[in-house]
Amino acid sequence: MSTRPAIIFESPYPQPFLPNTSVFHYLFPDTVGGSPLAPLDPSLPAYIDGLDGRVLSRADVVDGALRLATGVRSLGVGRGDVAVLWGLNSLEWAHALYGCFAAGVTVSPANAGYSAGEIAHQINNSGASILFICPSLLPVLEAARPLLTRAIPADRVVLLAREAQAVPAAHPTIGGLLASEPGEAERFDGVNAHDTAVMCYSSGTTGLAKGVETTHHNLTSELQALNMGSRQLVSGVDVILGVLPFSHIYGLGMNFLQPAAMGCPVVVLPRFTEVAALAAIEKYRITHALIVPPIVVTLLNSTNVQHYDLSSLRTVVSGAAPLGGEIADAFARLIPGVVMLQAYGNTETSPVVLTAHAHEFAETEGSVATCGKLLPTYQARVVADGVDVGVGERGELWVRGPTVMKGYLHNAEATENAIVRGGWYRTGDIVVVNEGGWYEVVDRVKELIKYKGFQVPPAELEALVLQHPDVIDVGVVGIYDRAQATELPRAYIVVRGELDARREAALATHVAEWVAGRVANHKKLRGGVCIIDAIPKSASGKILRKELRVRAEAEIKD
Ligand code: 4UU
Repeated sequence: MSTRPAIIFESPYPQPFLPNTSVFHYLFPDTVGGSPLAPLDPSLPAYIDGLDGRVLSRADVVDGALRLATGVRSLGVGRGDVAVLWGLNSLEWAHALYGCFAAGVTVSPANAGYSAGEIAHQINNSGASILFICPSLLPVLEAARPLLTRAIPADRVVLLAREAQAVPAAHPTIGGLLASEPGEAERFDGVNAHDTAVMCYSSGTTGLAKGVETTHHNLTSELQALNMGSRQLVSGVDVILGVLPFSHIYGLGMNFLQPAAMGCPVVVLPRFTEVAALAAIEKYRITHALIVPPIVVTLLNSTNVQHYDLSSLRTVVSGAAPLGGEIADAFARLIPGVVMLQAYGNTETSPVVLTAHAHEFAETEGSVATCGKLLPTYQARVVADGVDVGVGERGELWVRGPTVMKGYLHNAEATENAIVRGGWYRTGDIVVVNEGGWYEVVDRVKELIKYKGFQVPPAELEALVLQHPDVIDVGVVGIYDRAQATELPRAYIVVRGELDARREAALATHVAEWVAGRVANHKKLRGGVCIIDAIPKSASGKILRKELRVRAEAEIKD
């Protein structure tokens, strides 16, 4: 045991007041007391459909939530139950989330691209008793039914359907439930503020996707910290591009909740497409865009950028995966007047850990390689081989504060590995902090792969590939694709039987296609399948991913 003392870094910003109230009451202080936020004009637009222009005002959001609280309760679901919310970004999605919050139901948002196996895992693991779903996903749900440990009856499969949409009559719709009489919103005061509000799925440092228990207190602390320390939004000024998936904590926190706290409209798009995003920026005079590195690269290479008036844009933030400084700098030059920032977060930290004010980024002398400073409420340590290191030295980032998750649902062992003694969450990322308190994320030591900001847990792909009849052993790692600014998952496999060049090529293609048919789009083995003699393992049988990564790097160079 080291006797070296911990070296604790503090956030440079003032500490915010941390309320004990529900996310709903925090965001909409006009409804009940307990929020430090000032009530805002109820007629302010909250969410705008970027495709058809429909608008939900703050009053619509609150009224809808109270009506849905009644509707949800009428289905026999209430406080403490879990709802899986499964669909692309939409106004109906927004209604469903706030309706669940008002009814005291924990929301577990799921990626709209999930396969039958992936959604079944989340429904089973979260213990969901109600599902909100885009009608277009019903066939995938049908395929998932045999995998469900507990059936969800048709009257608890609520369709995220627009009023005019024709849908199967067996299911209730959001529109139908919105016709209920308004009810009371559940309160989460005092110790109840530590009840779980949201449960996104994350593999964390290792293993399969786990339910991250994010409490009301975690989220209100996060929103207070953002408001206080950095990345402030201004009501009446800022308009937010809502293109990140709300089902991922980055989209949920920054595209969905923070703008609601600050009274800024979100222009909701179901997914990123170049032209729709650029047209929305022009039409709605969007000021603030949060994106991921592959979108930065797409826009940099786009011939469309100059055809749109993007002069309203003030800030563009890239996060969820590393972005090379030179790409970030080139992007900053692409749109005059835009400040380009990077920010860093985790599902387990609700999410932002590192970010800074736009004007502070001038301190970095024009380079945006850095992710910013510690958000208020956090303390941090930088730990190398079990020993705390100081300024200028590389080590794993450990953080603690009121935004660190309660834990992984039903998984004490994974929680204890992630949050160690003293309440420190081990991020699995290697950072260097400089004298000015700026952090650069320089490496990732956890096994997680990120494809365009989405999580790809290698353990999950390995378990799947092992089910293939020709595969004896497998190890999955990420390889970096510069052109797209993202990692691509690559599988190394050991196969049964004799191999010649023809069988090798055919099997590699076959396994990649076999996997593609069973996983969400972002988990496809885009980095290829390579056949090798043996997967490198430690004495205890753990896959030596570092060796596979070194091998992959050498192969890519060849
Ligand atoms: C290098 O990706 C996220 C959350 C991202 C986020 C949220 C709010 C970014 C900015 C923001 O304002 O969560 P997860 O759980 O899907 O993935 C977490 C992992 C990190 O451990 C790290 O490896 O994603 C990687 N990551 C980054 N890496 C996240 N942001 C960055 C970054 N640079 N800026």
